[in-house]
Amino acid sequence: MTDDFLTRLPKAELHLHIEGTLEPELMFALAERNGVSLPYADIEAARQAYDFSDLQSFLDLYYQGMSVLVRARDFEDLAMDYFRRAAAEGVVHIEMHVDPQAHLSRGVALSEVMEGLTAACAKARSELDISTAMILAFLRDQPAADAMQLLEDSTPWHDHFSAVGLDSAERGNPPSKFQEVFARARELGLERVAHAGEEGPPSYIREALDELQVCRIDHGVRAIEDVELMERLADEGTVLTVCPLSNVRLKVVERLEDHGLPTLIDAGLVVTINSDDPAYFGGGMRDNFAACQRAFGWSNETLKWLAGNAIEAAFMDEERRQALR
Ligand code: ES4
Ligand code: ZN
Repeated sequence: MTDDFLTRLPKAELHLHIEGTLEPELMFALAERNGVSLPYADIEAARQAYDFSDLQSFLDLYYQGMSVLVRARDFEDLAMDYFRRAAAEGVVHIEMHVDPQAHLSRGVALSEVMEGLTAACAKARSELDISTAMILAFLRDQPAADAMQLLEDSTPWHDHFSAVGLDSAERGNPPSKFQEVFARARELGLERVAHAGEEGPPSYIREALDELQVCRIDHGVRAIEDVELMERLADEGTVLTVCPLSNVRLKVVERLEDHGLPTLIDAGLVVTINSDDPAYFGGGMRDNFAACQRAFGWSNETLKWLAGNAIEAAFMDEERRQALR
């Protein structure tokens, strides 16, 4: 383990898709274990295919890659493989989006997904001193009725989820489509987050706030196009979970130097740095912090503030928060 400032900085990750942590090495190992065929000749060819033009071009490979996840043990191995890498980078808390619909549609039962992931989360706490939380994510490019069905069918697992979330293809799938689902989640005592303003317009961020009553916006970078919205987000202290390397790889911005992060910070928003889908976007938490440090010339004080924002906004009990402060 390298012993530099960024590695030692205790980092909490609030925006991570656990299926997006599947490195090609494990993908090939699980393909072999489960007799699944992959469209790549080898590990190197998989990495070379990760050249995206937008969110959809990534999602196509993301859903393809997860076809190797079949049994509970596969999900446990997936998460443990990532947790070990994260621990080595100084990550102390991980909140992961889980996409059950992407597994149910392939005939993989929710119990396989959840047994595997909950086993890994227990080990993360006991073996790696990493605390975790899970976010039940709905695929926004699927019907709202399917999301509602999943919310009800996942009742036995609700205690394991801190929040519901909204991911997959944003454009043309506004937050308002899921108003009833999120209202039901609220009734059930679940917190709410949603991807908004990654590829979608600033109006999607407003909708997520007003119609879904979210406590955090995942991405939210297009808020920079709407000064009034930025003021509102700053006033209300709404947390943005920004994913710098993801935004570059999915061409939300051309270069990290062009990213709106400094503008958001100057406007008084509570921003956090996250990895999104580290196996696909070329780096984990430490790499995301390091890339920003390079691109924006941030001081250690700014980096500490960003890491602290995530600890304060995390779904964790106050005892744990105090221990990580
Ligand atoms: C995602 Cl980067 C991103 N955006 C929306 N949905 C997703 N699912 C996995 N990664
Ligand atoms: Zn995401």
